[in-house]
Amino acid sequence: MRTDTGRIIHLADYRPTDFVLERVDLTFELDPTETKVEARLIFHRREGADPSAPLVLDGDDLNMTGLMFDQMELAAERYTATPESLTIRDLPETVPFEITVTTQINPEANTQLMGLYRSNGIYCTQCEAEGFRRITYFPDRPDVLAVYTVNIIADKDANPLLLSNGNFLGGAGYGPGKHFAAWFDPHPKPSYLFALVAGDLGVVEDTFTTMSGREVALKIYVEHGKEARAAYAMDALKRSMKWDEEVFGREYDLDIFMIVAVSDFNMGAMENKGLNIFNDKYVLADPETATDQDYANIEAIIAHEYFHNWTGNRITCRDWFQLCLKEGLTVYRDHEFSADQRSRPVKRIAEVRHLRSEQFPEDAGPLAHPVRPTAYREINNFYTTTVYEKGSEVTRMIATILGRDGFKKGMDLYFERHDGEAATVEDFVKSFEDANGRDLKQFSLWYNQAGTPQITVSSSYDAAAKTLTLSLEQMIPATPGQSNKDPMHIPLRFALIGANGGEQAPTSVTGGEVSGDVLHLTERSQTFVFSGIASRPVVSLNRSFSAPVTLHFSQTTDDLALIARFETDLFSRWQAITDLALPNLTTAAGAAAKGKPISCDKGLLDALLAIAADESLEPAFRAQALTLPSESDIARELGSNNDPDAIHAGRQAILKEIAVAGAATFEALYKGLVSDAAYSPDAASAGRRSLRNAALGFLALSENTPVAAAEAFAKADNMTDLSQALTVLAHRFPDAPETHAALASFETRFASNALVLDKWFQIQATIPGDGALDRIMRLMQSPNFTASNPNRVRALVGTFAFGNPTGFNRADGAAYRFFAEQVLAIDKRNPQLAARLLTAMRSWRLLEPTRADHAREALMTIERSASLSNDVRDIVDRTLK
Ligand code: 0A1
Ligand code: ZN
Repeated sequence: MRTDTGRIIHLADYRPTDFVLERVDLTFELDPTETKVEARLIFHRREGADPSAPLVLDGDDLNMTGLMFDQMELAAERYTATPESLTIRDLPETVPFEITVTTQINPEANTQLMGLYRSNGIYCTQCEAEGFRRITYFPDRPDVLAVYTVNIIADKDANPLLLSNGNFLGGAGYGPGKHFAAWFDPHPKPSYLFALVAGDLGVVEDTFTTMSGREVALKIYVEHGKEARAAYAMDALKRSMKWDEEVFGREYDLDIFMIVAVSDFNMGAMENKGLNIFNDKYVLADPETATDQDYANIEAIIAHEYFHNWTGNRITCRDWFQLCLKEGLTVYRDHEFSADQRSRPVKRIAEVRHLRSEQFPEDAGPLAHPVRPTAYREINNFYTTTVYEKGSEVTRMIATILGRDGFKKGMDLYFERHDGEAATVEDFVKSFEDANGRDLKQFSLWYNQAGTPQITVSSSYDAAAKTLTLSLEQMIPATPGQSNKDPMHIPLRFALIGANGGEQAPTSVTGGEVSGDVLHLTERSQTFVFSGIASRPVVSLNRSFSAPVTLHFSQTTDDLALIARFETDLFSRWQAITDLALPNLTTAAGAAAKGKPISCDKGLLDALLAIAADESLEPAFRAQALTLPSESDIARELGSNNDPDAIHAGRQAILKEIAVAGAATFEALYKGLVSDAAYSPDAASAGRRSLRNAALGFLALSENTPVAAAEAFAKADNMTDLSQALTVLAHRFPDAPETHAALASFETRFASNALVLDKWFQIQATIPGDGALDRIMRLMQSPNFTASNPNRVRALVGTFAFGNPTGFNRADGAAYRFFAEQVLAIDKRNPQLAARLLTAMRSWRLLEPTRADHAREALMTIERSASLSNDVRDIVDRTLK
């Protein structure tokens, strides 16, 4: 385990390496516990570099078993090897030289899942960000690009499959019982994109003909017997390849593209060149075992990893501070892909919900950091929603500011200029500036200033002058290390809606730049005056969520209801419903805390029921509208001194009132949306299921019996309906015999399917209330709980901490203490996983004082632990600061 050194890496310290790596030849002799790795590395000193500088290679927990210099033994005084580095001195000033270093590693013992490890008997690698240094000594940084040849030797019976990046060169027998394979990747790449897989897997094969007519072999490797469940992933891959050609003009560049699904993986997936490795959760799907959400995730993640081939692999990052350069951009690309494949507004609503529930709290708490951070202690902790999702929103704003064509010109220039390079955020922004002749200096603050901008808005209409005045003021909250912020360039899409729903176009605007439907807020405070407005309009601001900001705009219930009814931008309609609901839900929380009566606002009730029954709206949108802001949304809105029990009770009371008032509507929806057709994961069918299941949730509330949900569970012919029915049963009627029976039958039926059992754990982990902790502890003792599998740990412990506000925030602090113990235990095996789980406590300061004290105590228990990983040390220190 990499323990804490306290060392902080700073962007400002970036220097190129002293040596240029020309070639890499790797030979692996695979063995479960004693794998031998030979790395032949050819270097030359960089022109202008210090002629006496030694070569310093990174290592992590390495055991060196041999070292040669230009094929000869190297005198002991010329090198120093530790598990963490290899330093070689007295190297040639100009001529290239060759280092051959041999290491021995133990894949079986690698529980961190970084470097070379074994998952269910399959050898696989994870090298981003700094895993390659756990395989061999290497300049393990993203700006060192080289061409790799890889030879793999292994037992033939156990490992018929030997894979690495690039194109297959050849293979043959290799002594008794062994064989070897050689791979060559012609594209220079950094070490974090290296991959190796060996083992015995089944395969699904297809081909794709690129836009220039080349045929690419497509292979998805999965455990034997699971091949049929990879069909949707293959379909998503082909659609992704086509879309990237059509929309971004990007063609695939090797003869083969491979995906391997493994069951033990720290993240979602990894874009290794030509050999993506996936958490099997994002590959395997069939109607019986996968939900609509699983299908959508698979589509998005297959696309994301594939799109990295250009945004990440062909153009990579100069250093890890530039992570958003590949991640923010690639998330933007996968969002656009899904929007094109599915319903754009519904996709946008889901994205914004996710951003608000995950990224906004990060940006408002102790772990806040800019989209491009300037310092880190552990890079693994910067694979955050800020880098990914806010990074995507920043890219989206560039597209909003420059327009579709301007954005495309900028992207084309970026690809043209930087293909084959390790680039920076500045390179990226400059491509857009140069391609469009537009200065984006102020806009670039989005990369450097953390915190969600808060925009206070007011409007007034002058009937005599026929003008609308819109005043905006931006405030960017202080975040760790950044107290004073400069005003940002915030592009806000808007519409001025008339009383009958039509849009009003101004004859002129003063006060700042307005181009088309985009208002550019660039000053700290700015007043725009719109002329030629015939009657008082309702302002719909931040349409489609054009900027990742929070608006403070006190619009009347009538104005919001008008937006909810007439906006042509469906996102804004949904936003108006949310804006109607939130004050109701915060008031309800306050009333619940004081034991006062709770009631749902009539305007909200009417708007919701109208949308629920509006056949002209797509079902998926109606389901989104009926899904009121979550308990954590309400907590965020309340800001501080939060009591999760009161929030839960208030929200439940409002839901119940809606359920009772709309009982007839929900019953009609539930009955009317049954389908006899065979299951199809397409967006329209999924939308109908989501509306029907939303209706089922309301019916369970109004009827207050488990009958409807138990019947739905019995009749379900797909995993979406089955798991939704089980969720309603478990969450609303946790003690009912129907619920116990359903949980037991689900467990028995899917006992051999780990991904489905994860759902069983998740559903139970989110049952609200004080009893949750005991339930979690009991479930951890169940024979199905495998602590070594990250998906399982996330499903139970992670879901409890992130997704069960009342259970996790028990007033007596018992769940925090339990959680701290878990984090410490997990840290011993898998620091990355432990650190990620621990971020669930980032908003502890917003809790009411008793809970906050308990949370601090639990965090301090972790902090006091003597042997923390660098990962957990970094998170706990920042969370407590
Ligand atoms: N680059 C991958 C995500 C990833 C990051 C780190 C990992 O290990 C520490 C693994 C995967 C992506 O964006 O998909
Ligand atoms: Zn990515």
